[in-house]
Amino acid sequence: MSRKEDKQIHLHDVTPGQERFCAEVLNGLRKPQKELPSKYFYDERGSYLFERICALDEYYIPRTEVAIMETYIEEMVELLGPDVLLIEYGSGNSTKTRILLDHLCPLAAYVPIDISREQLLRATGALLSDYSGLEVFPVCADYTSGFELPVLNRPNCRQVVYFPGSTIGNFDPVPAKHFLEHVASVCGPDGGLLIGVDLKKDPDVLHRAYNDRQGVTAAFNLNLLERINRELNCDFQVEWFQHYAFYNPWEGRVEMHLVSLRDQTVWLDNVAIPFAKGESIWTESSYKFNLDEFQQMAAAAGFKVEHVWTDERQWFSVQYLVNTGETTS
Ligand code: AVJ
Repeated sequence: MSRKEDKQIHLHDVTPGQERFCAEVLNGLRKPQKELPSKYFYDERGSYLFERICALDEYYIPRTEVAIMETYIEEMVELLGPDVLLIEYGSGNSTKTRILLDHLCPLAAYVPIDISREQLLRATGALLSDYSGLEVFPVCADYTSGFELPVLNRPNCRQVVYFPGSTIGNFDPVPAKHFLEHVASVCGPDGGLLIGVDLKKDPDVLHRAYNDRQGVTAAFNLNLLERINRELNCDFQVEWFQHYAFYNPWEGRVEMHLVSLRDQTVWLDNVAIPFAKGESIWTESSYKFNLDEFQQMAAAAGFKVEHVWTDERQWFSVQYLVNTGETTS
């Protein structure tokens, strides 16, 4: 199961192969409203571009979330309790996690899960050298579909899942509920979930956050087509597609699309995919929540909201949820 040994780092790798990637791309591009799964943004270049997005003035999420974490870290650590086995979904470069690692002690172990293998290995290496004695068990996986976590025999610790960044917003409502149910089963009856949830706000603020002046978000979106060209047998003319992102207030989400600037045909593995001028590929949704909407979704998945921390503008929230073991439809 573990395909790669990197120095002392033991990577548990359950990522889907290229056939799966190809099948999902083809499936998405054959729908009447063409779409591509946003998880495929994060190849080496995509992960780099996402880090640049996180440094943009317009992209308020990381700054706001870090400020909330730093302000309330003592309260959070108090609620999480001792002997935590910390499991993070979409750990990326584990920047925000360091705030937790600096304060959670003793910590039983840290299990970062990410789809981007190189970034995961780099982040793990950096953590091992910066936190002596910390046990890290990296898992490379697509956590949007079922996968096995390595069995770590730690009978006396509580499993806490960390899911920052409002990545929960990238799931549509039904898959979001299923994902939270999966998380509830992972953390067990006395476990918890520390989650970042982006809140509804002025649409102009959202618009700027996904349409930055430097065009980094546009490059991030378009990189998905470049990645498909690089890794699959495909010939997207990237300059004939345009980044288009807007807040859809009826659905409460930012939608990112790539709009075809002309009639064109793209070939993927000898399959012709026709595009009309103005037709779009839907590449990402980023749902924004009210506190009560999120609380209802959490409750439906078996979680009780134990505590909510927000910034003074109420733009973002970090929430601690505990498993009640009861789900509703
Ligand atoms: C990965 C959920 C934090 O939806 O805001 C950033 C990804 N897309 N800019 C988000 C993203 C465009 C991001 N998250």
